[in-house]
Amino acid sequence: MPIINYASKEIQFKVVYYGPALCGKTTNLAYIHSRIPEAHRGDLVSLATAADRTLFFDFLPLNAVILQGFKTKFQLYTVPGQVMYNTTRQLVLRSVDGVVFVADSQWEKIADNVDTFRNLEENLLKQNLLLDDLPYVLQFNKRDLENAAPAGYLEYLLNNRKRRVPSFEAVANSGHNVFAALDAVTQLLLHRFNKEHQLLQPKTKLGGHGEVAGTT
Ligand SMILES: Nc1nc2c(ncn2[C@@H]2O[C@H](COP(=O)(O)OP(=O)(O)OP(=O)(O)O)[C@@H](O)[C@H]2O)c(=O)[nH]1
Ligand SMILES: [Mg+2]
Repeated sequence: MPIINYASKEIQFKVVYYGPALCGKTTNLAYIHSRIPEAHRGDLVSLATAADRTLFFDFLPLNAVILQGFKTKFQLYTVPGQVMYNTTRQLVLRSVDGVVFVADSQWEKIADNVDTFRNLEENLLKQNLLLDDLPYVLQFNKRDLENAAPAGYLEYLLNNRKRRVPSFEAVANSGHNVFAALDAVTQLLLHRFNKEHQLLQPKTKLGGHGEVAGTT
């Protein structure tokens, strides 16, 4: 559930980037941080090991537009993808409002993607949340690599539920489709919030059109 503060007129949504180790979650946040003007974001906080593997999480707060007098804020988190950090993933997932599931397109990572998707589902269940009730999108990352599996195969493996969700072929280190995925999940969140609260128009875009968020 988003946090609504009627006194300060703020609504806060928590979005978690989830996916297997080294799929590019931190790279997504770093790109978003580099492209959003300072006035609209806070600092990127990364708790990582010396080898830049996420140890606890990354955190990036964003301020989006003001809608009907309410300032909407999106708090972006990443989980550590390494299998051994599952307790941390559960902590980071607490009170999540939306997810960007980042898959690694490389053939040798196919099993990791499927396992991590299942792990997401299990961890959500631990807080009585059903993946099927949660706004989420898929990002098929590392499309630039030669050993990327066809996007259609990733769709078949990860987007085969009753509800098909938006999916994006991305290259996080160049920024390709990073904002498209972020915009899509924020649209889903605002749309749902609007339906439940009849308060907001789901018309905000964080990254403008695709790649650029106001600065170049
Ligand atoms: N070629 C290519 N490399 C990428 C892409 N996205 C990320 N990388 C690289 O993949 C490596 C891992 O990226 P991270 O963002 O640290 O991965 P992560 O998902 O945060 O990993 P954990 O924190 O261990 O879960 C880095 O060297 C990135 O530069 C991409 O789209 N294409
Ligand atoms: Mg990371």
